[in-house]
Amino acid sequence: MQDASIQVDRGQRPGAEQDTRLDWWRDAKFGLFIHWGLYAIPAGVWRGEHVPGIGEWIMLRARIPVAEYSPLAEQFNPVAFDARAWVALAKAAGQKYIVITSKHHDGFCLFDSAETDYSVARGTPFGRDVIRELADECRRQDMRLGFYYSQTQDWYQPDGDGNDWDYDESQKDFAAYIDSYVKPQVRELLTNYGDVALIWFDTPKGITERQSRELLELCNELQPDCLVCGRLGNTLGDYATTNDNTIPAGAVPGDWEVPATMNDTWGFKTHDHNWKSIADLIQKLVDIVSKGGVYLLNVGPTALGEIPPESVERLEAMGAWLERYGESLYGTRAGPVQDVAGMRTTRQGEVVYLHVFDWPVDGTLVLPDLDADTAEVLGGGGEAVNVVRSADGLRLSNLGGAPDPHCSVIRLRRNA
Ligand code: FHN
Repeated sequence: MQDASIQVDRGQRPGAEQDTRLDWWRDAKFGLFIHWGLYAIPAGVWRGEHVPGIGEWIMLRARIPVAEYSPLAEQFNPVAFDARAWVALAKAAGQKYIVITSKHHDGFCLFDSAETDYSVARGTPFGRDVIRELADECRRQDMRLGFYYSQTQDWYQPDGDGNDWDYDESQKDFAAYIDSYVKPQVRELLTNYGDVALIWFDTPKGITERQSRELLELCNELQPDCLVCGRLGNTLGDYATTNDNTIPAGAVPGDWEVPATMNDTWGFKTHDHNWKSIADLIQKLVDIVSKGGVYLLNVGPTALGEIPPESVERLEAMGAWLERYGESLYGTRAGPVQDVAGMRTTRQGEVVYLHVFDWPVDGTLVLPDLDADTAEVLGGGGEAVNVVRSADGLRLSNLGGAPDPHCSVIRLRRNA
């Protein structure tokens, strides 16, 4: 059953489920999203006033004219930016790919583009190509790198979508913006930075089927293995995304990803301290993977280029959990039963992994609709688990204490 939270316009093209180019991504399960740009400077505050909503939307929310917003570039000097440390953090978190905003809706570019001087490389005192440094570092550390690219909205370009406070919408030539600006920039991204894992287009809005298809063809021509996210529009992507921060209620067939925040913003905001707990984030990762999805979890670095310590702490804790229990998620597929007695399952061949958020105090679990001959508590005390088939389902006892405070894992096997 198709879940309502997988939107059609953010969907997967027919037949993509059989496409083996996606295999690495299907097995990866966990990626790092990075939203970084000029919006990290105001960090949610404009003219002394807190601007509600997500930080990277401050230009639109406060209807800041281009003439006032774009000079932020002259202040952008992220001297603490360290590509090596960012990639190392993703590795420590157990994440298998990184997606960074090469251009967000505000139009500012994190890469050196011949199409505009409105970039970190040409328009800031920093003067470095952030995307190049990250691409080089990802290659060094064997990490896949993808680029977020806002193809429809661009609040800086006069013909881009979205800015109706500087520009008259009725005078815009959106087709010219796509043909003469977006396509050359996508060409640069897929030509100048080596192998690109995926392009994460976003907010398709009114992009036509033809425009989406031409962008897809351009990507396929330049880098046939580069995946294209379903937010390209018109159901032409290689995989679907859910709405932001939305986990489907049950298993969903096909290939899909949940883009999600750790607090309530993507771009850094000084006012946002609503951090999800480590337990919540680990359980969300397990929940998504058990339903067949992939988790793309965001960080919003500061204007200096620092990933907030709250994000670092959470990513490291998730990585420590994955270090112990990664076999129960990486390379698995959706579990055979959904939400069995408040638990989650994944499957790897004949092996079923049972994820237990609330470990039973009496060391006994009864699992309706599951079958197994043997059960092992991963990272447990090593005592043999009793496995009995009962009328109520599979009964596991002698489980011992919880090996993990956030989510413990039991490996179930059938005899051949
Ligand atoms: O408008 C953007 C938003 O700023 C952010 O980039 C998210 C990430 O999924 N995508 C859009 C809203 O869905």
